[in-house]
Order: sequence, then C-alpha cells, then structure tokens
Amino acid sequence: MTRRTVLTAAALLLTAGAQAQGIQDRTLRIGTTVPADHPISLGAKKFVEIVAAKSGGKLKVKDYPALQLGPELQQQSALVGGVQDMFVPSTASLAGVVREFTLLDLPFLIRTSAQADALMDGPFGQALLAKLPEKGLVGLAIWENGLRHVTNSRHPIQRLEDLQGLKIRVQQSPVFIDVFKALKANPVPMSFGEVYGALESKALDAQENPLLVARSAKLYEVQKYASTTGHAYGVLVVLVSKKLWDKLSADERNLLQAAALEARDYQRQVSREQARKAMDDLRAAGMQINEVSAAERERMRQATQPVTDRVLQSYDPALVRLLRSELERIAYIS
Ligand code: EAX
Repeated sequence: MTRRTVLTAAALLLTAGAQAQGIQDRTLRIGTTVPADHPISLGAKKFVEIVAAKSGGKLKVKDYPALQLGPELQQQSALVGGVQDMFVPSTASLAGVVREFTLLDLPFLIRTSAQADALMDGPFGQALLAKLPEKGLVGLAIWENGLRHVTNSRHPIQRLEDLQGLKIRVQQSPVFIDVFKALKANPVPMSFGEVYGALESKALDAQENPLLVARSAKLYEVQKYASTTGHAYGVLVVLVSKKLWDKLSADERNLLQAAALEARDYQRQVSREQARKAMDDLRAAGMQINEVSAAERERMRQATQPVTDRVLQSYDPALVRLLRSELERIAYIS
C-alpha cells in the first residue's frame, strides 16, 4: 500500500470518526394529539428517552401531548414551515398535506393489528411515507391508534339505521365525512381538541375513535354509549419538519429514525395491552358498550362501498394496484 493510500485511508477513518460524533447539542419539540397517558403520547415519551440515551444527552426532545402546540392542521403547517420540529398526527389530518394517506382511512379496510402492521410496514406504507418529503415533511414511522368505534349520547348503535341523523364529530378528512354521510349520519369535521366540549354541550351527539382514546380523553363523562362498529383502523405518522431534517447530520438522522422505529414497537405493544382492558374500563366508568354484529358491520361496509370505490378511482392506478395486492397478501393474516 503506497504512502498516499495510507494517508487517504487514515483521513477517511478520521472523517468517519468525526462524523460518528456528528451529534450536536439540540433541543427538539414533538407534539401529540392525545393526553399524556394514551399510548400515542407514551410512545412519544419513549422516543424522548431513546433519543437521549442514544445521543448521550446531546439530542434533547420535549414532548407536548394533547394538542398543547395547537390543533392538528396548525401543527402540520408549523412543521412544513420549519417553526416546529416534530408532530404525530393521524393519517386523516395528514391527508390534508399528502392526499394519498386518505387510502389508509378507507372504511372496513383492515380489522386486526397484525394486518395493520403488515400493511403499514410493507411496501404500501413505505410508498406513502416516500411522498412526504416533496411536501416538506419526513415520516419516520407509523404508530398505532387502533380500531375505530362510535360513541354517542343518544342510544346504542345496534344496526346501520341507528346511525341515521346522529350529529357525529369526524376527523378533518373528506373520506370520514363521506363515509358517515353514506351511513346517513350528520358528520361534523373538527379538531380533536374541541370534541369533549362539543359533546358536553350536546352540540354533537357522537364521535368515533378507538376506545382507548375515549378512555384517555374521559369521553365517558359525556358519552353514554359505545358500539363496536370497527369502521376504520386508525394509525398515525411520526413526522419531522424537512427544514429541520435537511440541517441534521447523517448520524443525527439515523439516530432519530432508529429511535422512532424502536418507540413504534413499544407503542404498539402498550396500545394493544391497554386496548384489551379499555372496554372494561369504560364500563366501570359508566358507559354502556355493545358489540355490533358481523352482519350489521357488513351492512355498514356495503353502505360505504360507493365511497371506497369513488376514492380508489381518484388515485394513481399504480398505487391503488399496490394497495389491492397488499390487501390480498394480508387478507388471511389473523
Ligand atoms: O390523533 O382526531 C382523532 O380522532 C384522532 O383519532 C385522535 O385524536 C388521535
């Protein structure tokens, strides 16, 4: 090996070494939409811990649960503008920035957490994440919210017809508005931060979310009934502002990416553990909970099929083909 080659190799090693120290002292802020005790916010708390550990305390992240940094659409805009570092919104509000995330909110798409993991962590979920950078966002991981059910203050939802005329809060997403119109309800799009007050004042009759969200946001204080419609499977995306991302070193990016995925596995586990007891917790808090029969869920699915058909026709056929093939692949995952 010539003297020149030795020197070059040494220089490369030194550079790599320096890069490995490429972690600067930074303090980042991450927002979540739900109270601190909800698995989404617990996932953010775990992310904070992992980043601190991996960076030797140089990278500090401060978490702000329960929309403390503002409503969903405002926090998303703040990331795009580079005035906020991180946020974990549901795909419903994110669809306002990257419309293709609507495809994950289609009704009755998936029913089990195993199917959700297979879809989100497979080529379709990755294809959606790849669409974020051009809109000023970077997606690090897809976290779990869970199967969405209807709660209301009027009556149990036993049959499709029981949804008729219900003034129901939905997420700020055209597909949720269209789905509940197809179910003959009266959907009102709204930030999650306004839901408790709207239900308490009876301005609204109902809302739809996983039971854990109802428990964490204390909706049992303003909702008498919960009914397992299971009409959608909610997921969220761990977002970083691309304006921040572009300033980070490769080591900082790799560290945040690894931490988001490690926190994802923790978050999903906690979410599923807690979801198993959410129904009992809500009953203990005074809610009346009924299981909607498979036959009535099928009637609801059929009633919303025209919405699904219309949505699928309005997206890139190649992406829709990928979704369809992925749904076939996961169909038999229980
Ligand atoms: O982001 O807005 C909603 O109903 C979401 O499911 C919830 O806040 C988690």
